[in-house]
Amino acid sequence: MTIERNILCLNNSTLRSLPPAIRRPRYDRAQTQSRMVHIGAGGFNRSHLAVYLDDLLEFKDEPRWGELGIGLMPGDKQIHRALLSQDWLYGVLEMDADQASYRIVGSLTGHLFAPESTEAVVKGMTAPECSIISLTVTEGGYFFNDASGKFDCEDPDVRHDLEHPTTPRTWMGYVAAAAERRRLSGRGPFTLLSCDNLQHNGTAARKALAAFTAMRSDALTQWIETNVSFPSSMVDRITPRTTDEHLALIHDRFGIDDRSPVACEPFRQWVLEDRFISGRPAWERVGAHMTADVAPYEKTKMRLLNGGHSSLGYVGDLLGFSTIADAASDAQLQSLLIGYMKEARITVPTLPGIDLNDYTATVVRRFSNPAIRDQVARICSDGCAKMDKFLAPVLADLLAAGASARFASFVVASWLHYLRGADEHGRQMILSDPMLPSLSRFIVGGCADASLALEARPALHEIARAYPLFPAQVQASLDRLRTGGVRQALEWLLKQESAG
Ligand code: CS2
Repeated sequence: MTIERNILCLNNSTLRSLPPAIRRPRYDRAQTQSRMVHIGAGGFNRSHLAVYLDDLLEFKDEPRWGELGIGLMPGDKQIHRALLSQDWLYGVLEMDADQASYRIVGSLTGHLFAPESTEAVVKGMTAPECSIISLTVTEGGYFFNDASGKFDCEDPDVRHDLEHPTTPRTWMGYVAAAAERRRLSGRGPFTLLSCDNLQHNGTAARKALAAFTAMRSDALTQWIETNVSFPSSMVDRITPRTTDEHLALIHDRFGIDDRSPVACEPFRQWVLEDRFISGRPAWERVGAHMTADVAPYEKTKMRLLNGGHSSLGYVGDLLGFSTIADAASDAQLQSLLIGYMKEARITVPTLPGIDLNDYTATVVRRFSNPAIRDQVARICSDGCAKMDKFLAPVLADLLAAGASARFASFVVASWLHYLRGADEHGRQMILSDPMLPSLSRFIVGGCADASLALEARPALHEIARAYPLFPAQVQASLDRLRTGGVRQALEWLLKQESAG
């Protein structure tokens, strides 16, 4: 016998009919205002910032802070269409080893696909109710040249935006257009809040925007200096790419046809610098931590969690694992992760309320969450930026302190070995990294001579020049990986560790 089940589409009209166990907005969505405009409303923004807003909207005494989401990238068109068909509602599927919960988030007031709605985006950013523009544009989205560390004014998109100010492509083009209108109309200040995984992300956003506007207008640059604040923030929630399996699970288990859900772990953390020139939501009421200095939190998260991810990712891909949970549950790989974090933790500050033993144990548990099925390929993407942002600072501090950097060097070597593009079973791996061309000499040379890669990556090169032990260790690990494979190389590394 087949049981007929009523599958509901997700939109305003079906909200009331959803099964009672599914949490949904109990506030009046019509009252929510676009007080924030978020550039890059992909999976992570919708599993993190938008959820904090959704929680806060449940407090009747709070102002109606909602988010107008913006998609800049071609792939965002699909998200836009799906959200449009759902009255900007979507579900968050929180998954743990033994349970999955699903809730509907209502904090989006709209979503725009920027390439087709330029004017509407700028209008949203200049609207009287908008006081915060926030960003998730990835670590590489700030246009700093990795060789000089300076803003890359020669980037084709940057050049395009300078030459065509009314049809921008980059977040800076949009923000500059909005700031210019605010300046001319006397519409007042706003906050630019970066939610990307890079240290001092507020400063990075300020520098990128200032370098961009300096090429456009002094008056605008000065206006931004006094009218825009740039708090830094540390964001954390593992959010794999949404897959068909997630859609099917929501359909089968919860009876909902959600066309744009996000899947994530139950854990979430947000630490923000309290520098909002034009007001902010009371996020501390829903678990965010407001502080005067976010830097130590960023450092801890990027070095242990993000660096830890990289430690598993490259070896995981080489061994043919497709999820981080499977990689983290392999005894040898888990020892690598633990060994890496043990090494890296001496470079992170002690913070009140954060016990590093707990923190690292939680990282192992979070990575091992079998329900999450976070893609190894996601973790391996953008390797050049991740080496610069996550591994290089750890290596520099360890070597400067004369401490062992064996594990961190091994992670760099595993990334280099991965660049050959085939795993240990001969399967081709897809390398996704816009900065890959910088490594062409190393790759064309057969991925054997580590110095060719280290020389090509400024942050690593600097460390190699200052500490000759580093390139020697990377080369030794790479040789092991090449001759004996990942398993034997790991055995060698872990044996060295136990020998002290
Ligand atoms: C990951 C992050 O991309 C990566 O390498 O480490 O996306 C990580 O999942 C998030 O920062 C978790 O907050």
